Amino acid sequence: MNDEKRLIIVAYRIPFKVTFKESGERVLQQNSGGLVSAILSLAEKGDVFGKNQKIHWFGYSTPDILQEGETQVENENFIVHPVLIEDALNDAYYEGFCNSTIWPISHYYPYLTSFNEEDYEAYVKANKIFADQINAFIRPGDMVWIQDYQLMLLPGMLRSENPDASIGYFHHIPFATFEIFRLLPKQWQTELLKGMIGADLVGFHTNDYSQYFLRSVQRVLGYDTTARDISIPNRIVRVDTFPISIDYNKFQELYNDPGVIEKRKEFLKDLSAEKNIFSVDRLDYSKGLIHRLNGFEYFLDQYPQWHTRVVLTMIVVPSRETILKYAEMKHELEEAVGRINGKYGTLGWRPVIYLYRSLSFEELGALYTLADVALITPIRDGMNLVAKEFVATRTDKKGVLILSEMAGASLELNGAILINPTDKRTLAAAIIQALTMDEQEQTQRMQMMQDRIRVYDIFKWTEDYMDQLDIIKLKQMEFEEK
Ligand code: GDG
Repeated sequence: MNDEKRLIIVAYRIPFKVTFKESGERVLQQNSGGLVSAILSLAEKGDVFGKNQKIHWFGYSTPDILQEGETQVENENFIVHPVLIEDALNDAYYEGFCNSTIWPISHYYPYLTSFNEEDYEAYVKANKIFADQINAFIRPGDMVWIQDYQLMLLPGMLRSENPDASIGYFHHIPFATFEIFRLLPKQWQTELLKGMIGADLVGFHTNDYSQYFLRSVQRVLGYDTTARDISIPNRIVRVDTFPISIDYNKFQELYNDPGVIEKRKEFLKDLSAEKNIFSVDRLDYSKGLIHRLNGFEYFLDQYPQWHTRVVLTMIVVPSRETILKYAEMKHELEEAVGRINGKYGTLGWRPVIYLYRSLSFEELGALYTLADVALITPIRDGMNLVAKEFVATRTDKKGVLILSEMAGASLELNGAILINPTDKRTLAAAIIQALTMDEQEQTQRMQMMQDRIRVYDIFKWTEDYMDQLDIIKLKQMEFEEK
């Protein structure tokens, strides 16, 4: 029997973009996201798993990516096992419970949270579809690493069939305080928490999220907890903090990348203002887009000497448009941009340049590296990788980061100007501080932040998580032997 230890990643999304040529030939374009490359590098090193072993990845997909008779799709690195969920179920599961219930409640928006029984049932069903497929595949010795809030029930569903399996779960969004979490119906609270603690290791970006989770486990499930362990009958679950990071070197190289240099020149020709501020976010109420515009408007109002000299380039990446709140927000946003440009603009100057689309990687690199100021002001954000990416690209050690203290990243990026995004006065003051900061201070602050993320990059994050999962598994075995 082949007993080589396998790594199984489970995430809502698969690591490929699948397209078809006119000839019908299938093209698999591997995502270049941080997590995908970090997991690959781990496997390539061969220190956790056998060399030349492919990584198994279970994720949602529509059936069209499979060719006749296939149940999996593979390239040189991954074997992807598509988890097929029919459209109506997926809508209620993903757009419904995931994005209209868990997302808003976890980002402290109870009034936007839907409490729909059918959506919850769809969530249970979809997690069960994942579980059935993985339970049929898993064998002793495998390591399963489950990603994010779409799969909170899955660790428990795998544990009940595989009592000895090594199972990790990582939560990429905030975990709200008990007072917010308890707004969910009791049955959902109980099942979601029981699901999560099916894992041996439950990871969060910040210590606060870990503590809020532990508190909910204590209050709802009644288990004893310490600062990072939960004692449940016959098992210990470790809860720990792993602030996700980025592929630092990849972003460092962007500054001098020929494609990025070209784009930067092009952008700078169009952006003729003395100072450039930028922001990039997905369309989402948690990103503080309206508050950001209000703060910028207040800045323009208070500091007329900056009129015509500064431009805010605001990139909003389309997202979740079929959910009513998102469509409404887009409208509101466009109204605010129009108002500000109408009120303060001149024939030759638009204070806000607003683009509702995504950027190519090169365009993103150009924007990061040309900016004088990055204005990243979410009302709530698990981590926020844009802040880390902006910092990593600045090999010139210039540029200022204004960052919301409500983003997980604010705990590490201590060279940023930290603000409360709802406070327009503080926001305006931060903008002035950033625009007038001398180069020496910019360099000092940038250096401090780069020092942190250079050391703790995405590779370190992945390695730390996996090591910790191995350690807790060993402890588990000792515990069982006693
Ligand atoms: C969850 C949590 C947590 C954005 N616009 C474009 C573009 N991006 C890329 C950025 C960055 C990523 O998307 C967005 O970063 P987030 O941190 O918001 O990540 P999400 O996966 O959306 O969110 C979040 C994260 O998980 C990780 O745990 O930080 O708090 O909500 O990498 O570069 N990339 C390109 N064009 C764009 O227009 N090419």
